[in-house]
Amino acid sequence: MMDTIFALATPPGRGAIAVIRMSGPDTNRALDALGAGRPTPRLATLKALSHQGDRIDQALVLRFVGPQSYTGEDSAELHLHGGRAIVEAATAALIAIGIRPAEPGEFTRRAFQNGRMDLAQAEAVADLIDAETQAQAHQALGQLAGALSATYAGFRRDLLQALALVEAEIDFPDEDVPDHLASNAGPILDRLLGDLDRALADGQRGERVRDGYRIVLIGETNAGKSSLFNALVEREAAIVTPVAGTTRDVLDAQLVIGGYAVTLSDTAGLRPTDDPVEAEGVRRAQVRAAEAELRLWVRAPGDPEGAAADHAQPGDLVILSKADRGLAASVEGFESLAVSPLTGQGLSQLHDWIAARLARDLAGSDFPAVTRERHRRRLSEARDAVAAARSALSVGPEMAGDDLRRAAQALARVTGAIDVEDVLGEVFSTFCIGK
Ligand SMILES: Nc1nc2c(ncn2[C@@H]2O[C@H](COP(=O)(O)OP(=O)(O)OP(=O)(O)O)[C@@H](O)[C@H]2O)c(=O)[nH]1
Ligand SMILES: [Mg+2]
Repeated sequence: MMDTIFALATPPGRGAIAVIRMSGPDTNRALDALGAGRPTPRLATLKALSHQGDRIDQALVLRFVGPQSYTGEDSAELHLHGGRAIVEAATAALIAIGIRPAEPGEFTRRAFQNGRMDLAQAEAVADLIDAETQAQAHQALGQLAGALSATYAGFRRDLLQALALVEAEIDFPDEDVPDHLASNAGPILDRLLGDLDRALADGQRGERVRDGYRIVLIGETNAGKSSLFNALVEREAAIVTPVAGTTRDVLDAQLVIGGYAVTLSDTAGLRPTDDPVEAEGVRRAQVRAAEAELRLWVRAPGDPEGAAADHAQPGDLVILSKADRGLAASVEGFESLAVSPLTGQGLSQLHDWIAARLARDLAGSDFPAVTRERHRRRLSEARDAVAAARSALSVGPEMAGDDLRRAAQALARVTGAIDVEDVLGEVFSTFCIGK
């Protein structure tokens, strides 16, 4: 038997309203004990709440009858006046009644366990609450509505269809069923492999929207990287001095550009050095530069192309910095923009340029299949298993069957549906064996 749980669903502290939410089989008993009775389900009803003669509050009570509720259980919300004393009194009363405080995520966990949503949708709830940009919120809403789950269900359908063909070959080898396994299941698996590869390649988009697009400033020492960093984050976050080699550590800042989350990193100037501290800074700068989606290669007038040339990638932007002092040489094959953090020249153009890049890389009409590392891992597991099955087709159906089951399981783990027995139904619905 499940416990009945409760939690404050609004931020703690003083506020106009505080909502306490509860869920579980004792919900109705708790409402009785608080003097709320049994309000009509889904109808906000004003009730005088009290416990053992002590008044608690005049509150709006909302009652939900399982399974028609968020968690799938009987549940209720108490919309209290948002004062600490009232919330404390209500909390104490609920504990006295025998209702226990919920663990983090426990309401959504119950919703998953009761089949109200799958794992990917449960993750979307967390993402929606954490969303700080419109793009993050839209992505989470799509995932909550089941867009990601539908994508995985599609992959799984193809997989089960191929598995059914393979199983038929294993179970009924003497029947006049396919010697043409490769020609049957082969094309299905080829198409699926293509889809999985595309989904994996596209994973960048979903993860970048959720976790932030990574932009790193690189260049020679004294090029003006930290000055540009401060200008973009609009505060004196990094130390700026005329001394070459001022920045050592990587400095990260979160910002929102064009509605997208961005992680901007300032780094040590790239130069050979005997100083072990600076050398470590240079190493870290190189690692970050390699991981980022975009590098801003900052060049002051007179700077050689130097080490940054080894780390810049096609599509990166060259910043001709300190433009108030004249222009650095542009670099063949790269777009460039004249900027002066000192005078503010070029900053709004830079902002627009980055916004356009983000829109190009992150916007897309198709819903991404990967919004987290967890999805990427499972998806590439499935991809490898399908590839193995594809090559096993001509060798032995048993091996291919094992690979396909492994792939189905990896996909199922994303949405939390790990039952692959439904393949049996598929076997008998696609073949007319035993007729
Ligand atoms: N005139 C002018 N000077 C600038 C401009 N931007 C930066 N500087 C100066 O250039 C010097 C170096 O700037 P930083 O931003 O510290 O350069 P950096 O690339 O971070 O240098 P390291 O951290 O040593 O690699 C400082 O004295 C800045 O004041 C600019 O737009 N115009
Ligand atoms: Mg610096």
